[in-house]
Amino acid sequence: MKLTSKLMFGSAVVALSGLLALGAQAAEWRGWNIHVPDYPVSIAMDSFIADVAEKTGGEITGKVFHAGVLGDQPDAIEQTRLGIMDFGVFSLGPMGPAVPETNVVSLPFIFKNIDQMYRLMDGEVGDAIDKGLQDKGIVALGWYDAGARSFYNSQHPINTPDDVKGMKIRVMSNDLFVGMVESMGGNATPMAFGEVYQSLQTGVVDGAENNPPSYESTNHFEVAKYYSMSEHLIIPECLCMSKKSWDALTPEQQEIVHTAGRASAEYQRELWQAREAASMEVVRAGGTEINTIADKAPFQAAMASVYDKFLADNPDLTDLVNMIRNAD
Ligand code: BDP
Repeated sequence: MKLTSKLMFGSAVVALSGLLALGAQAAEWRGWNIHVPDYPVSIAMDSFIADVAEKTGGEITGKVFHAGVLGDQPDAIEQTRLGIMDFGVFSLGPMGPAVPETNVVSLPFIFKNIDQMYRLMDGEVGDAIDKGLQDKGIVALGWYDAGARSFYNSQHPINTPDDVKGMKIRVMSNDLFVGMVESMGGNATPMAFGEVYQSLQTGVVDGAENNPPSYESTNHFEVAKYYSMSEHLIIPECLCMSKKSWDALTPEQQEIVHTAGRASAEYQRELWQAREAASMEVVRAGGTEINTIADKAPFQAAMASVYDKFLADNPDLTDLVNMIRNAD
C-alpha cells in the first residue's frame, strides 16, 4: 500500500470508529417493567439505568416504562429476545415457555428459603439459567428478589390443600402453575397480571397467588381478603437485557452494564425486605385476614405430581433440579 492510500485507509478507519462511537452515544434504551413506580423492582431499575448513563458518560441512556404500559410480560419477553426492547425485569415464572431452564425455579417448594435462593442464583444455578437465557437471546445482569408467593382469595382461609378444591385461581401463564393448582383440585386460570383485580372483583376468579408487595400494590387485598401463607413458590426475577443490545456494546460498556446490573440487584434485595414488611402492615390495616400454615407437608405432597410430570417431560433438566433439591 502506498503511503497516501495508507493514510487514506487510516483516516477512513478513524472516521468509521468515530461513527461507531457516535452510534453508541445515540443508544437510548427502552426498559419494560410491570410494576408501579414506587415498587422495589421499579426503583432498582431506575437506579440501574441512571448508573449506566453516569458511568458511560451518557453514551448509553434510557428510560424505564413502568406499570406495564409497554404490554404484557410474555410479549415483552419476546420483544427483548428480538431486540425491540433493550431490557426489563421479568419474573422467571412466565419465562418458562420461552426458556425451559427457567422452569426449574417455578417448581413449588424447590428452594428451602430466600437465603438459599440468593446463594444458588448467585452461583451455579443462576449461571445455568443464564446460559439457557443466552441461547434464547437474553442476558441476565442480576437476580432480583420477589419473596415467596402465597394463595389469597375472597372466600375463606386456606389451611389445607382441600380448602382449594373447586376454587377458581388465577395463575401466571405457564402450564406448571396450572398443574400446581389442579393438583389440589382447584381450577386454574392463566391470566395477565393487569386483569386480576377486576376478575377478583367480579368473581371471574375466586383467588390468585402472589407475594405481599404485589398483593398490596395492585390493591388485590381490597377484593380478596384472605391471605394464607402457603409460600409455595420462591421465584426470582431477572434484570434481563436483549443479547442484541448487549452485543452492540464495547467490552468496556459491557463491564459497566454488568457491574451496574449486579449493584442494582443488591439494592433491590434491600428494598424488597423493607417493602415486604410494609406491605403486610398495609394489608392488615386494610382488613386482610392473614393466616399462617403450620404444616406445609400436605401441600408439598399434593404438588409432588408437578415434579413427576415436569421431570418426565424434561429429563435433561433433572440435574439442575437435583442441584437445587440437594443443596444445603
Ligand atoms: C409479580 C411479579 C410479576 C408478575 C406478577 C404476576 O413481580 O413479574 O407478572 O407477579 O403474578 O410478583 O403476574
